[in-house]
Amino acid sequence: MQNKKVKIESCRSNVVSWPGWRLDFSDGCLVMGVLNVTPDSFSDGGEFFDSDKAVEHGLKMAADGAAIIDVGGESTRPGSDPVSADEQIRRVVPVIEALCEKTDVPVSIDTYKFEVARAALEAGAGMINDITALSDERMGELAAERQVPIVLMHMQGTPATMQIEPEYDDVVGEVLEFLLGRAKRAGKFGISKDMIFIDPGIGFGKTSKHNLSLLRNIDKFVAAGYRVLVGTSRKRFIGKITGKEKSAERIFGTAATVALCAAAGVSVVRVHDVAEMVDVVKVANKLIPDFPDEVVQRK
Ligand code: HH2
Repeated sequence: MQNKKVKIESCRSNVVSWPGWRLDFSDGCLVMGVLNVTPDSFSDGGEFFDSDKAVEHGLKMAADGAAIIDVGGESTRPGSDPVSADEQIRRVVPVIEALCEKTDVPVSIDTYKFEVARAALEAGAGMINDITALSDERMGELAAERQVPIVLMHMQGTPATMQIEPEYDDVVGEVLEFLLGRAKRAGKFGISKDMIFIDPGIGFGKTSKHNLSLLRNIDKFVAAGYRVLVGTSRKRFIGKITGKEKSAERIFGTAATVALCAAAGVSVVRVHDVAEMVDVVKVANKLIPDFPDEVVQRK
């Protein structure tokens, strides 16, 4: 395997700033901490359903070095059912308000529902994580109007059905093409390229083989010119490889994916175990030759 240094497009300035916040990528990859205010998330379901516990955990993640805290009020694990916008708002808004009062770390809202995103931004959130990549175009208008970054994630199907025999002819090509199309659509709403994160959606309508292909080729997503966010944390394919049934036992498996993503030039990793993964990215970032002007891309 030959290593080839490739210049990444100049849209990738080291600092992304928007009203109220900034993310500094000068040292490389950053960590986004997961905060699920849900009774049923696949890994931390029920742990932070209580608002006070959620806020406490969010603040701990900030203290542990999270650059972003991603708050969600609906589990999208395989087989999950949708949660109404009203209920999501009831779950996340008090947590977002408290976090924004107590920390400077930007809070992202993990939702594909426009009403939830709007309420979260009003409560102080500064970023949108849309796992359906603008399936509701009002999300694009909202992100553009409020000048906040947006994550556009790929998913085949819906959480209720996505793991029933997902199929692709060329998973890497198809997922990348979809994301570039959605990023272009976001651009048409007036969202600047720097504010768009693309995410291959590990585990969302993908078999383990698909997930591994996407991760092996994550450099192709990085080279596409948008910032890349990846969420592998504690996911099932890691348990399958390591034989770890319990999601909390998948931390070292997660660490392998996080280190390799950072080395490939991924901008943000979305994780549950913030303290551990902050150490992983700190070391991985130091091992990237000549980062950030160049990343090593496998040919
Ligand atoms: N994964 C999950 C949820 N949101 N968002 C992005 N952008 N990328 C991801 O990979 C991603 C995501 C699933 O993980 P989790 O939030 O821990 O579980 P649940 O959906 O059960 O709450």
